[in-house]
Amino acid sequence: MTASPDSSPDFAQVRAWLQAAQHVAVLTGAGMSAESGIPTFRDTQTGLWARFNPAELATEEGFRAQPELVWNWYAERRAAMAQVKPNAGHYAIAAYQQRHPGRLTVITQNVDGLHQKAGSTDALALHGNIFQDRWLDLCFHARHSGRVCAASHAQADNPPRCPDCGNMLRPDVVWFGEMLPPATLHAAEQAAQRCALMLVVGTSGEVYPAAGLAHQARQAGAKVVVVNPHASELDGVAHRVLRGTAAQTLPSLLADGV
Ligand code: BJW
Repeated sequence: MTASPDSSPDFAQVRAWLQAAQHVAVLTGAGMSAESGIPTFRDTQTGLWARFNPAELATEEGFRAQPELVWNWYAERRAAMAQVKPNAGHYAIAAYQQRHPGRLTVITQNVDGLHQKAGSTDALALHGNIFQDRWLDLCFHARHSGRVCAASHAQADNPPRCPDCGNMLRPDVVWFGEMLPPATLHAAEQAAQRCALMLVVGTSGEVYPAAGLAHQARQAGAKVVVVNPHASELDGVAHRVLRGTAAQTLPSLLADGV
């Protein structure tokens, strides 16, 4: 008979670390939302990048070259994400935060808002929010008179454009080669450096600077624990690896008692 992950010595050790930790950080990636029905990026069969080219769809150059294609791709993902619900993993994190106010910081690479929907407070969204838009360029008026066009004035199109200066709206997400929102990244680095335990859930650990937060946490003395059904780039940084999915592992890991 195979032992369930909950009865493994590693699981018990991580529960003990959780109990002792004054501050916990949880760094999440696309795998966190996989059981809500949102595809990951790099999983070989089902990931978005198995079918789409990231250089085309997740860069500013790609958007400038094919704005309609990229806008429509995001519009489809946005519509799909609006339909889905948080899973048991998101709810387990939010419930822990409610039991222990101020003790756990969520740092997410996800743009789907599911941590927030589950009730997590102050989630640090490193890669933005797919449900918001912003101007692609500094608008013409701002360059000449300091007056910025209101994004709400954009005329419906694919992508919507400003009738005054022709500027295009783009999704308010972080593409490759772009800076992460500085205040959000700073807050995430602070959480990584002050936590006693970092749970790294559902990320391949391939994208920086997000993946670097696990290294920072370890260097600052935290225990690092990966929760992922498959191997990831951050397994080597972790003190323990729990091989399981987010929705299966987190409810028992974060259950009452820690
Ligand atoms: C499950 C599961 C289940 C499945 N339960 N788990 C240092 C070294 C090398 C390169 C760089 C570096 N520093 C910067 C770079 C460049 C670049 C980068 O990292 N490139 C690498 C890919 C090589 N980084 C950047 O460009 C970043 N900006 C930056 O660094 O600015 C400074 C700068 C500017 C100019 C020049 C130089 C520096 C920006 C990165 C932005 C990433 N954007 C995206 C798209 C967001 C918008 C959108 O949604 O479309 O963010 S790309 C995509 O990858 C998305 C994700 O947030 C991100 C991470 O992916 P994630 O979440 O890990 O997903 P997957 O699919 O990779 O993994 C899923 C995992 O889940 C797997 O492990 C599964 O096993 C697991 N899983 N089911 C639990 N049920």
